[in-house]
Amino acid sequence: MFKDQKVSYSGVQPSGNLTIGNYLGAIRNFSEYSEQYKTFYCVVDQHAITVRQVPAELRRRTYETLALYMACGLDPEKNTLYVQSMVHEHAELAWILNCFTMFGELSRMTQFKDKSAKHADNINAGLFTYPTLMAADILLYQTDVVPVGIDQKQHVELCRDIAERFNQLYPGTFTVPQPIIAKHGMKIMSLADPTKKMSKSDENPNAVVYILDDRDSIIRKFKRAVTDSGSEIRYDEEKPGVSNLMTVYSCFTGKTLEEIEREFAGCGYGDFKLAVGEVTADALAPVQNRFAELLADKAYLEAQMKKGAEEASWYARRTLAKVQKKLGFVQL
Ligand code: AQP
Repeated sequence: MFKDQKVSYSGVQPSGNLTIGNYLGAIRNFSEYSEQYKTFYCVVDQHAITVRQVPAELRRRTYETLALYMACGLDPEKNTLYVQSMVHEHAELAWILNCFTMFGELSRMTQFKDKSAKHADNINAGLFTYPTLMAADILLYQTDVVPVGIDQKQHVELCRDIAERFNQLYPGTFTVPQPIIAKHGMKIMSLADPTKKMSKSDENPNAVVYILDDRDSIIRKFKRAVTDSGSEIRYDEEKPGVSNLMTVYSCFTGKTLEEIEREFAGCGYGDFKLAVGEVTADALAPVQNRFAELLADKAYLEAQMKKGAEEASWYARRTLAKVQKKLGFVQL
């Protein structure tokens, strides 16, 4: 066993421009583990092709996502940052895990149901088996914790079931991982329809605040955000619009919902929306500045991609060889 430390693993698809949902629900929380865990953070480009991508855009966003990881505070000297398709063991283990995953389990995944409804003309097998590739991503590194937004919790739970099933047949193969859901920012909702998750692939750009949006766009989008009837700034599940804005404000300021209610007592939605836009723009400005510097140096990004892939492969090879041996594949 190669582990002398606990392991944290997570990934983001380069399937669109990254949103404040991706930032607050996932990336911002990754660096919490950098000091005490061995950490692997992946740009999961193989997952992205379950939905049709324009090749030049996929390539560009792969660089951008890696640069954003670093701009959000992930130091490549302390974290293994890499691109999924550069480590072939992910796809190989995914095939093996497909043989230990039940059709019924995959059919129950809500993301599969949502994405097949959204892409009815392209319900491909990869969309269906997406969770087994995700299980391979996680299990290859003998992961202990997976920091994700709540929408991915079901997939991590399936990964646990697959690992436990495999371990029952072949004891001691995989560490069984735990999903870690950030208390705040677990699900940021669309600004156009606050009953729907904010998603990078949303066709309505006003529904989504991107990490790289400029200050004016951020403020304009929040000003236009759909809110509920009434005018009080109060967290209430029956009022998903204002509650979503309060979650965003709380994530960026660290204030509790009660503190926010007190701060905006007597104010209307207009004042509050402006304040949410301003704190978001302020918080994202340093990330955007660092991102611009990193993106200007393509050679540096490529060197980091190569280093990350080499590091990740070292670990991935060991787990895959162990699995192959347990299954009875001949190893020369
Ligand atoms: N709205 C959100 N609120 C909180 N967390 C979120 N995440 C995504 N949206 C929100 C978290 O971001 C991480 C990376 O997500 P992903 O790229 O693997 O795919 P996703 O969950 O399908 O994200 P999107 O933005 O909705 O992408 P598309 O539109 O391509 O499907 C995950 O940890 C996720 O929980």
